[in-house]
Amino acid sequence: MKNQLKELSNPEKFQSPIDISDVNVDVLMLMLESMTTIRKTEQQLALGRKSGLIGGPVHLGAGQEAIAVGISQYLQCTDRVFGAHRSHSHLLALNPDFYRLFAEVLGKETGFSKGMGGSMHLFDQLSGFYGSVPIVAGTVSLAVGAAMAAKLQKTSDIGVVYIGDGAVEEGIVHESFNLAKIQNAPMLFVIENNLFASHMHISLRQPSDMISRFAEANDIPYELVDGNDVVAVSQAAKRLVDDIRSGKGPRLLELVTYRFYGHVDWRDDVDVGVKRSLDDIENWKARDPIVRLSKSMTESGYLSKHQESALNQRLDKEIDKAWNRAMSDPYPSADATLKYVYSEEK
Ligand SMILES: Cc1ncc(C[n+]2csc(CCOP(=O)(O)OP(=O)(O)O)c2C)c(N)n1
Ligand SMILES: [Mg+2]
Repeated sequence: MKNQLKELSNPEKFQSPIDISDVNVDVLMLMLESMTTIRKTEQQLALGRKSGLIGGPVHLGAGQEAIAVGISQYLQCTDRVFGAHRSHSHLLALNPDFYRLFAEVLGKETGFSKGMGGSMHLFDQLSGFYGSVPIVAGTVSLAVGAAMAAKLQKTSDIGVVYIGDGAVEEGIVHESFNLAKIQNAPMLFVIENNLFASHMHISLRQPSDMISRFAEANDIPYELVDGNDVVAVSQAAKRLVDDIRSGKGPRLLELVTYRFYGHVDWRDDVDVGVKRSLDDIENWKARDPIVRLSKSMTESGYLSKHQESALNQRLDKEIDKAWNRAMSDPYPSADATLKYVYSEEK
């Protein structure tokens, strides 16, 4: 059985500069800004959680930003995108409104889900984000259903679901692969293979670390890509999304990556992580998708040190302002639960 980790553990391969030769500089700048915005937003969430200002858990995806940012280049706001428990990047890559994300995790009525959901129940239909839920693999079949609806409605829209390497251990994922294939559904399955499910390494859970083998089993064409190279991710996404929109049926994109924080909240999880060591974290931080892109852009003369620090300073200011605004926003009124969660009186 194929084992991709052996190949990927070669540091030269992963730390190598990103090949940006085929990409327009404006697109590179947009991807850099989007990834940096997501990173800084999550760093603020980590601080908010650590200081106790955020009451509920946050699953941070810092280190994995290249995936949602690369893929979202080729999505349209009428597509139907679904996430799970670690979905800040999936939403922010479609709609970078970090103020409403802050408001949501703080439980404020100005949040994406009116303060009713927190970090794991995000929803923003206008940008095509149809929701995240904490139930691992809980949205996979919904995404296939949404893709089938898009096909019945004769649109060019597609269904997209982001799932982890752990989620594929749920049976519904395999039923969903099969149904999408047999129905020729316009569906993109995105596998964020960060090698861990909670605290357990993939080698302790599965006979292979290659999730794409399940695409092969269902006769679904797939690509397996370095998830820390935003250009490689976006180019693969373009090929697959073009195929899906032209009626060729479902596709799967597996991205190998790593999260910088532990499973939940701001800690490293070295103490509870099975096979998560400080060395591994440091090695993966050397493959930081943002640093790799900015380095390639700097070396090609597309990004000056001045531009880079101006971007960072602007985003720091905007994030600070948005956090303070969300902090001072009101909580939902007492009748909001009846209005938005249980029923609406007619
Ligand atoms: C049905 C279900 N089982 C177990 C859990 C507890 N749980 C939350 S996240 C997680 C691991 C998910 O791993 P993966 O899909 O690889 O996503 P990652 O956290 O690595 O992004 C588990 C087991 C859950 N939320 N739902
Ligand atoms: Mg995982």
